[in-house]
Amino acid sequence: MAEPLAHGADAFAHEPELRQAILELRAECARAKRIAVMIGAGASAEVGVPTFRGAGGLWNGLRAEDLATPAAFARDPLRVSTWYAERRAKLAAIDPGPAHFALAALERAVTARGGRFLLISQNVDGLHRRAGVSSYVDLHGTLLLDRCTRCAREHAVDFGSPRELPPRCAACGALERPAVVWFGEALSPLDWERAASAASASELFLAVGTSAVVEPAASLARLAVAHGARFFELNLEDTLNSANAQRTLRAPAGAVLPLLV
Ligand code: BV8
Ligand code: ZN
Repeated sequence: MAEPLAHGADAFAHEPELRQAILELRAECARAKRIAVMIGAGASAEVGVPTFRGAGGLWNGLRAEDLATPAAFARDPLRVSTWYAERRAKLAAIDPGPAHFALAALERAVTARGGRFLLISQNVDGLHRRAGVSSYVDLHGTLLLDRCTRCAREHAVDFGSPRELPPRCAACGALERPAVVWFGEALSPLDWERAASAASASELFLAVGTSAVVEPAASLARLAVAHGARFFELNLEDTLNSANAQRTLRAPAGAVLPLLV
């Protein structure tokens, strides 16, 4: 009889394949000296942050690709800033969940034994930071800040308090935008360099809750594999990267991640 999974309750006893994959992944987490974890919207879905391409991914019938672009903001700053205000208002009532806390625990376990850990986030919700993850890169920016489109002044946004939309810079009066990376915009070269070198150096690359549709983020898993990493995918459905995975775990992030440490 294989060793029981952590936390006693062997929640996946009735799914031997999945149970085996969890044991394998847990062993990888215990021995890898360099771990890179890529998270997407699926890592925050269980605490109520809507995913992009699932059912919750539409806003008034519009897709993120139609709203999260410089052209959409230029054409209708009020519509775009209203969409962000609504996402922020929803996020004000949301706290990190088991998946986020488990990632922070994994980071602590890896660094405690002298290993290296980087969380590469496509999410802009900042929940991983609130859960205690300290080594992370927000590849697509953050919802927590607004930036002036003219003088680039940045400031934290109070999600709870309603304000005049579209927001204007207190210093120069120009329109402010969320400090996220829109479709068609380049990622920060610094952030990309950190993520790409961590992926290339990783022994274990774990992707959690991402459909692997958005580039160049999705190419990091392939980059890791090309450099010899073992790639595990924890996602509810098949993705564009599944074929490159050594193991795919089709289960909720919040149920599996706490079993890895
Ligand atoms: C760039 C911030 C160039 C904004 C985001 C055609 C082909 C290929 C590429 C392109 C193309 N046309 C355009 C492109 C490039 C484009 C792109 O990739 N488009 C896609 C739509 C095809 N990329 C860009 O534009 C990037 N920039 O390429 O610049 C350049 C270079 C130099 C100089 C100038 C320009 C910029 C991309 C960044 C876009 N910004 N977010 C905001 O949030 O408002 S991306 C957005 O999508 C979010 O960040 C999100 O994280 C990200 C990816 O989505 P996922 O996280 O994967 O979420 P999704 O809903 O898709 O999937 C969730 C998964 O979780 C599902 O599979 C589900 O099954 C699973 N799941 C659900 N619940 C759970 C779960 N799994 C486990 N447990 C659960 N409980
Ligand atoms: Zn300004």
